[in-house]
Amino acid sequence: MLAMFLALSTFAAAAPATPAGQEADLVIQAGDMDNLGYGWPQGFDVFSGNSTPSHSYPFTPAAGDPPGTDRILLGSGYRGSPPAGQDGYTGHARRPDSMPVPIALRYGTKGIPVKAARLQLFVDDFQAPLLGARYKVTINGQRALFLEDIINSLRQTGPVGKLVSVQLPEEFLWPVRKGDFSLLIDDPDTGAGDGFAIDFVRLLINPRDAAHVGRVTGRVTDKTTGRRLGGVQVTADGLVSAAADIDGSYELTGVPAGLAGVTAKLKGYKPHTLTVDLVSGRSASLDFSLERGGEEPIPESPPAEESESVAVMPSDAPPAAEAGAAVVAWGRDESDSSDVAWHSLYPSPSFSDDPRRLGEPQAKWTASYEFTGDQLCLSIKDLEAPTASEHTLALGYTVTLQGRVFDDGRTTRTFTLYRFKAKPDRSEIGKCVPVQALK
Ligand SMILES: [Ca+2]
Ligand SMILES: [Ca+2]
Repeated sequence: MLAMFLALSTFAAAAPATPAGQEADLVIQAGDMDNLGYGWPQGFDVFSGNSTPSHSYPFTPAAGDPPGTDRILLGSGYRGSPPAGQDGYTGHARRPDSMPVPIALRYGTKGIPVKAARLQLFVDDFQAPLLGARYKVTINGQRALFLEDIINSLRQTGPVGKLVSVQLPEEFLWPVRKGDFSLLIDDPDTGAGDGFAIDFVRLLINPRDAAHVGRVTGRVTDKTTGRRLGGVQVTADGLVSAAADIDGSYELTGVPAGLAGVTAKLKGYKPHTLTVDLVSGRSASLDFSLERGGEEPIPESPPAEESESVAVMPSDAPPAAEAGAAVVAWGRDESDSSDVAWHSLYPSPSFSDDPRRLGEPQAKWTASYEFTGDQLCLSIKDLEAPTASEHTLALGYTVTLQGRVFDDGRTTRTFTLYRFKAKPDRSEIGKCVPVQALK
């Protein structure tokens, strides 16, 4: 099982192959380190924090590239009319392959006590500020706001790629300890036309000091008065910390290269986080202006849109059987091969959709799935098609398993559960299929 995610032997020639023992007690990786298949320019160091030169597109995954890596992805909220235009990737995105899915790392911790963990991901062509995307990042179903700040600040027009390297906050260490870590980056809401890609994801357990570090300096002032603020605590990536001098200037050394969040905190002011883009051996400048006020409230996760009748997984402990399965519910108009609805069901096992806003043909239903032992059961409930239509609609699911296979040995299968013309003659349809653990 572990071998599936350890791609250490497939580094392209120019990438450094640091032995795991020098970087951390344990290094787990999903996806090969190959710049989406383009390879690395001579002398390019993946961990330096530098962007790659721009590369061509489109590209497609090679056999064995795990789900969610080395392919063009597009937020599940995309419905074909992006509010702020679209990028080149969007024109090449094809469902279902472009649907964001969780990237899963499953491993044995070999009895190593997990004290800290660093997450590294190599990301490509994220352009949220330009194209109006708003990415949500979840780790085992739990919102990871520290990563959202970084992902939503990226301007990777080119397209270019870059390493994001962050220390995991304590509240995200439980999946690391469990050996069942799952990362999902998606824009489910805005419909933005911002295609993106992920080359690889690495998890470093009990990391050593980063080999590639830089320096961050700057000044902290009061936003209203412009007065320089001394005593402000400035922390990079939850790791390196310093207090600002009496004149408001601060210096952080030994900050890991790549993209990191830097937070400035002072009693009586709202904490403020900015993203720094740091190249190994260099300095970056980052000034803060703080606003008076109390603690900034942490935004709550949006209320679930799911059907009330189906239990939603608790966010802090999804059953192992569910983690890592990517389930996408879809509706398709077979008369003209157009999409009626797409919705990723991970990390929640259900959703209700009413795609009437998309115009004819109309249908609404609740989709859900459940693992019961070695069965995966898919269902459609409360199906209605309020307006008779001459079109033929098909509703179904595309499921990608990780760590398990279907009875035919495949990890991805598409199921059409129901097909109807004009009016459905059933409102509930279910199907169970056997799944088995990979040996
Ligand atoms: Ca993009
Ligand atoms: Ca790759």
